[in-house]
Amino acid sequence: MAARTMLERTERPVAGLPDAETACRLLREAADLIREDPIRRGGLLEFGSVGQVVMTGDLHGNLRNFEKLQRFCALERSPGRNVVLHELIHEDIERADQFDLSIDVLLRAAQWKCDFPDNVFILQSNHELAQLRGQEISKGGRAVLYDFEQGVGRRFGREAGAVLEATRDYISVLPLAARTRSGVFMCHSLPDPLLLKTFDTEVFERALTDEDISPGGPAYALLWGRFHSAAAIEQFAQRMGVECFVIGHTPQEEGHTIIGRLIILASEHNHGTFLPIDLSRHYTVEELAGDIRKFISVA
Ligand SMILES: [Mn+2]
Repeated sequence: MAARTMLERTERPVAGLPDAETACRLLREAADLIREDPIRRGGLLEFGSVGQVVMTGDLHGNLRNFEKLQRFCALERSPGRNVVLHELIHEDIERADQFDLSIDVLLRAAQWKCDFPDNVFILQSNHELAQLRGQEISKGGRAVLYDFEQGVGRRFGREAGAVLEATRDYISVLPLAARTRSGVFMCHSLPDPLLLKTFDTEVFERALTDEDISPGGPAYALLWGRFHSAAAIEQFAQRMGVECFVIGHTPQEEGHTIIGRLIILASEHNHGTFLPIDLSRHYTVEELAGDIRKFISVA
């Protein structure tokens, strides 16, 4: 722990990384764009029926896959392509002398949003929400909020507090979900099967309250849900008029899994995947799953 505190004060700036003032400005600009997204209705993004949307799974600070995604999307020459990101922070660290530097990916995504506001979309997730609410998560014996804050300290030294505050403001405006006109619904997770039946779907349409994002609230249940069952998903799909759900959240060693009308993607490791969806096309789950791509296929 002592070594970590010493490293925390390492000289800035690191080449290629924004300074604290730039980081705060980026986060504020991205937050303004996200709040006022023209395709946003409440907490829901609605894609039209032209072009493509690339859905991803959790990124958890994986800069390499993030950069591959940027290369695949090539937004500078693909104006009809959209991309949906979620759960960018809290990377796994293996040794005590490593830092969670997932703030880098969060800032790169904010920059991407500012550069391509009509193409880049970022959804709310439980790790981001936990960072916003200061709700510690312990994972493999680590306190991940603490480690994230240490990583921000490593990057921004004495100005880390300002960057963390701007990060929280940015997280607070993220939308909950996105859907296509052809019936593909994208979000970070779905509520546990037992909660799905009575799940208050109006949560997608309103400005979120503290109750919505706290334990027991519908947004909280949506973002933290696990143990999905094909039967519960089927019922929920009918209620929502949805053909297929695409989410992340539950770790997938092989990169993805399919549970009835639900596809779960993972984007945070070497077997990670993403899914380009043609907005003009109607898909069955099988057809959609057939288009899943692996990050290793991207140069
Ligand atoms: Mn998650």
